[in-house]
Amino acid sequence: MESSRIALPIGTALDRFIKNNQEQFQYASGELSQLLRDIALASKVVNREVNKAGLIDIMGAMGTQNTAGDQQQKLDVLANIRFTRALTKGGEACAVISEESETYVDLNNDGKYVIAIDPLDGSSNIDVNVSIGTIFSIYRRKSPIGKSISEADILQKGEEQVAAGYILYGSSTMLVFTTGFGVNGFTYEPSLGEYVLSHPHMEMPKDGKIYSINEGSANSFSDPVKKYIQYCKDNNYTARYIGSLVADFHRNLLKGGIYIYPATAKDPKGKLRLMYECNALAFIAEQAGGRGTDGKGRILEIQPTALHQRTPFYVGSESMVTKAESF
Ligand code: P6P
Repeated sequence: MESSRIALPIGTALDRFIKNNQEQFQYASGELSQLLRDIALASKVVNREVNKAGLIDIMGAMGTQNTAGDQQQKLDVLANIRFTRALTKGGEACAVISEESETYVDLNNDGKYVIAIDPLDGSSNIDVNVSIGTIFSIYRRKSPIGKSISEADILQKGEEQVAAGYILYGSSTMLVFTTGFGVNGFTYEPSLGEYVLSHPHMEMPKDGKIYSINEGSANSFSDPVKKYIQYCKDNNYTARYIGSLVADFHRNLLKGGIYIYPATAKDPKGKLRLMYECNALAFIAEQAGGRGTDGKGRILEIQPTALHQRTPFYVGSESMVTKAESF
């Protein structure tokens, strides 16, 4: 459904963008847009902590406390607290599935949405000042409002997502999300404390020459994966692997490319998590004209059976993922 929305100019603030596109937000009674605002707000707090991370170490080394004076927490724990607190206060979410919590967190029986989130993926990269990210999926609950949460609310297929996005804490901090009507990118302007539209209607190039995979595990790759990697080399593709999923995905979204985390000896089902990593990025990839598969079928069609289940992940430019599957 192409809504009769006007193309908003670069620089439009996130709030204005959400208001102008209200009709895109399914069940447009304002909760979903409020949910996105809650997530954006929490990301601004996490962004501030991430940017201070190195500094806190230095301050710690100098014997000074960080501003809050509290014991420096691992940033992914801190990020999980921030996002869960924002979602709790916002009141729109009935449950949160988080990489940081073994079971789902029951928030508010009157909430209409379930959030799956990786609060800070790749946080080990902070110590070496490499970009990291937050990944989130938003589902509508299946059970009646006011009732307690059921498994049907929690284990939904990726194609049930009503929105998904990521925040990339990089040389600049960006929020990229979709509500099922294309993908839009917003850049954080710290002096304003605002996300502003910088990448309207993002489209992933249909083809590309960048492949992202950890070739350190190559000995345990399946033959088809080995053959595809060889195909990339024979065609002089560029290898780019940052080791931070959101950063690798974002580059491929802008320039074209494929990211692969296949089954390996160490991770026979793949390393990445279906619920709060692969579903969100596969939804964004498809909305931007790319593809996301587990090597055989669409990620979004996988019926989850466990909160933290892993899956092999092939995501990126349409013809590159199709080519990889053909091996
Ligand atoms: P490996 C980070 O731990 C992460 O979850 C992703 O961000 C990243 O792409 C991948 O794992 C890196 O894993 O096994 O290549 O170090």
